Amino acid sequence: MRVTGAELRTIRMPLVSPFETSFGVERDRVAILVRVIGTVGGDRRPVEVQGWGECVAMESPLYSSEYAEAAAAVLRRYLIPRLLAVSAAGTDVTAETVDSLLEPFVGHRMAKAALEMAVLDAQLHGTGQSLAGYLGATRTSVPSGVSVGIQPSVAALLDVVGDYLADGYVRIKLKIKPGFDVAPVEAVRERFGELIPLQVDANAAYTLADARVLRRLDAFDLLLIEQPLPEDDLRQHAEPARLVRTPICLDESIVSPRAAADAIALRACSVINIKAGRVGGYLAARRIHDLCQANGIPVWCGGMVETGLGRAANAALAALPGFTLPGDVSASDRFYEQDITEPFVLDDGRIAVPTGPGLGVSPIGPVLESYTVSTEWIQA
Ligand code: OSB
Ligand code: MG
Repeated sequence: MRVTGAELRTIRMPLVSPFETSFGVERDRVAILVRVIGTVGGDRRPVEVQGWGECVAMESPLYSSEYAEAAAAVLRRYLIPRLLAVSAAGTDVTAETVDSLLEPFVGHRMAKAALEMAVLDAQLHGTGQSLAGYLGATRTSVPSGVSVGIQPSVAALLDVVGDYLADGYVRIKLKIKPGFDVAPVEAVRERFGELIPLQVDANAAYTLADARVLRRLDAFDLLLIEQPLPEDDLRQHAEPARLVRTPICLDESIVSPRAAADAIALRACSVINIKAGRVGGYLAARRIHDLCQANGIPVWCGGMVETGLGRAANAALAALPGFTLPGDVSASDRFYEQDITEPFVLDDGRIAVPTGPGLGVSPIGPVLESYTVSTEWIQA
């Protein structure tokens, strides 16, 4: 496509309840959305297309070094102008070339992923193909797991987990941190039994000195322990992977297909959480999926408290055959009273994969406006 302009939008959406992790408490989702405008079909029969991208960077740099304002800054100043310049020079931009076109700019994968997602959505609107079809999805719906934030007490946690199980979620992920780990897991097992698929996410809050605490979690037959150590401790993760029987899964550390290859080679994990935003986009996410499939590493689709736009794309990704564990692709109402798209709903513990062109969903104008903090246009 020829990219002729892009809209950068900052939104702020209130969460239905505070979401606490080992790195902080979130009460709103602040997100950057990108809408690219352009034409497909060449100079002879140009057809206008547009596409939406959602940046997963959070308001503050607590989960990752990237954060919303920084993502907006690099998109505005460098990334979008690069695609506009290439287009103005007469070269087609495709989703498959965005990554290499943006390669001179170091890092900023979440910002790049949002722009690539927007180009991909626009491109697929041009061809009429769904994102799921494009990625090679083999399922029409995906099993839905839920990520449960740290609660003020174990009693409160049991209530929340009970509600999610009643909703039909097929897998529970408990956020843990030092001091809120063994006791809540033990209580959930005691109340809800040995059969519910259960896993924990430490969000990098432990060190190797905590190996004994992590080992105590072996008693609870968890599916996995997600990201016990800091992001750049790839080699160090091989230690818990050796000492703890429960499979170690990496999230924060997997910032690219290369990082995934390194993690597998170093035996730093036996499961990988794939988040397209964190690894630079849906194309890189698919490459990691393929790499893991070839190496016998199960993967699942992580979440970043996405709006319906990112949720749609995650559902498509999670429908690939190597996603053999339920992901954090929950219903819209897990986080939002009103989503910016048609809401994703649970149907017998599953989320339907959109079938329309591109993402298969688009923002509902007035709802989007009601959450909008600022909008700007970037043009050649
Ligand atoms: O570590 O998986 C994580 C949310 C924000 C940042 C990091 C993480 C999470 C979640 C929620 O666990 C996943 C979701 O349901 O979107
Ligand atoms: Mg995680």
